[in-house]
Amino acid sequence: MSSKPASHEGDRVLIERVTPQIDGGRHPVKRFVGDRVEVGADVVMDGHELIGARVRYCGPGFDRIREAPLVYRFEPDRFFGSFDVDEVGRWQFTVEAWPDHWGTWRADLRKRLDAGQDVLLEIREGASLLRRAAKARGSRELAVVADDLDDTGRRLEDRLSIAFNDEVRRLMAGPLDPQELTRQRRVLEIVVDRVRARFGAWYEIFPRSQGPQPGEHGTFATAEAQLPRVADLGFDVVYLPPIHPIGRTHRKGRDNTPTAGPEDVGSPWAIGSEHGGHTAVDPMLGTLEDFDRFVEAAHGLGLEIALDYALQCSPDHPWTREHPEWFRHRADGTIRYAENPPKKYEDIFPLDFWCEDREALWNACADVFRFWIDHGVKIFRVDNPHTKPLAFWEWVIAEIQREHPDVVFLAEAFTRPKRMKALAKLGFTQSYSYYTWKNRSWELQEFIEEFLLGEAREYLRPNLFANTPDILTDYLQEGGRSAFQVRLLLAATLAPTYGIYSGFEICENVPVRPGSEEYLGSEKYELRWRDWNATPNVNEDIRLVNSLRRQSPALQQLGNLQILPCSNEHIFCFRRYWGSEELVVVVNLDPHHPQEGVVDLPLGEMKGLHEGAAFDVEDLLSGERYGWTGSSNYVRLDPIERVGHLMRVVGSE
Ligand code: Z3D
Repeated sequence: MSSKPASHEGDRVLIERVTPQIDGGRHPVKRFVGDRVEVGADVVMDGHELIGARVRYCGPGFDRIREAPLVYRFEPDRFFGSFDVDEVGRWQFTVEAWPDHWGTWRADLRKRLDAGQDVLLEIREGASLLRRAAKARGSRELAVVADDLDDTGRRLEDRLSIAFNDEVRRLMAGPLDPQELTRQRRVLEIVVDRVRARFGAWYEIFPRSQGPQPGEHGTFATAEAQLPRVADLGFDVVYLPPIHPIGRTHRKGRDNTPTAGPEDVGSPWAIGSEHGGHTAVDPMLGTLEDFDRFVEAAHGLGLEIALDYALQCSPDHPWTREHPEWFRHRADGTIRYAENPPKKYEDIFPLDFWCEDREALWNACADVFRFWIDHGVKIFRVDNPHTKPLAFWEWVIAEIQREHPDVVFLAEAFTRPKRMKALAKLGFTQSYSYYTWKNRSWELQEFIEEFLLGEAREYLRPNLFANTPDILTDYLQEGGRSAFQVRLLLAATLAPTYGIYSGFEICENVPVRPGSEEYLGSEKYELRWRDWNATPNVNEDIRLVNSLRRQSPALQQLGNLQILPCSNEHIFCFRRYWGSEELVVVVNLDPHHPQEGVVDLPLGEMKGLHEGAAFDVEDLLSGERYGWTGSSNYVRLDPIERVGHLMRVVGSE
């Protein structure tokens, strides 16, 4: 086999390894509004001429194409530059490069002058570069400059001042003629999200459990009464499990029993009854107008509502009658219930996303989003997305964000890492994570390195829920109130977005049976009335940590984190920094015993400090101040008193 060049007009310059990008540009990278996007590219050319390079980019409107220079820095043949993304939506960028004849000519001229050489011929060559550019660009201005430079009647001094004139340099920027421009073929994309997609404290609550007294089914109106409490605890987002009519057929009973009694309320994820499906509300909760009022009340308190989006149907869902073709029927005409092995969901049917009529099905699913967006919901927690096609998510999220770029999608995909990451790459704004199960130092370290600091940070933003209605971890079951404090403090300070499921604040920790992560008397199958001031509780801890998060820029950013060594493996220590603010978080992971150790700080890297410095740290949780000297400092944490320190280096802010 022979290979020959495609033409004799190949690119003069080669552009490679453009960053940021993931998987060769197959997926967009993600940023937040207000971020500066740092662009890098290898740009390689023959010879010894200088190279010019720039990034061409445009915001979501695609109306205004802008450019920013890339300059040679830090490493051989690599160029860097940046631009700001100041609007939510999909941005595009590409890199361009060209031989910089004018820049090369000027540098060369300077060298010859310095060496005392005669430069008259060089000046004539400079004039011809100017003419070439003038012609290619149709610029009269450059033609005039060319004549002036070439004017032998002028003094050499004047001609040199034209050669080195900055305005002329600016006019000569870019390729002299278009043929000399190389453009990176793949246009890269950036999804830019709003700030709430990065920073927020989430609170999950079942409205039906918010009745006025034990045993009484709650409504949107009675749940509204909880909102001031939630706002006062400092939460930003209130996430509601499905609020739709609940099926009767195969309804589950208390504690996930396969049959329900007449009084059993069923799982809210068993969506659909004779009262409607995904665009209806459970009549037990009230009407759609009641829901609207609830949303408005939340907004009035500065809370955003997140809704569950669970694509599945109870056998009683209207779609099972109206669109039987959307479900896969077995040889005997029945439909097999849904599963997420090893979990069995006997009360729901999965949708057949690859059915013949999939266009109508996918559109109907997209319309569910549109419906709730019209009712003021801009955040969706998506149930088990890994059991539905990746292609569907890529399509539907792009579709909805094209119409509403500020909509946030949280993936509840407790699945294998690559699938979790794939969903994030394909569009999910945030992801539930393995945080729930990372309790030891080395586990936390691995998790942080992979999901908060690794390559994943280009596209995956973990939402650190400390518990969920499906996940009551051993650690919480066994560690008492201190365990709740530890998990809260870690979640709230490791990542800008974290959450708790209600009941956490009053340290609910009884599993349905030993070895299970399910709650006893799980709210998934029954109403659960709570005394929010029951003891023990961590209400004060939540309020404090949420208010500190709002005051500390370092806690609102993603990734500005460094794990710090500690002599005791039960103590986990890390640094959060942003601008001039320096925070050091120290947590005793052992909820049962006091632990002590020496933590090591990288003083040389910390703002306002230096090796060997003496400085004060203030524990923002207790208000206490400690005088620390040098990089190694002693800490002791007794869980009876406190589980951790959230230190701010005094003077940093
Ligand atoms: C989870 C959901 C609940 C119950 C099941 C019940 C099912 C359907 C699950 C399915 C997805 C997701 C939710 N992980 O709570 O399961 O636990 O027993 O069969 O009603 O709903 O939607 O968090």
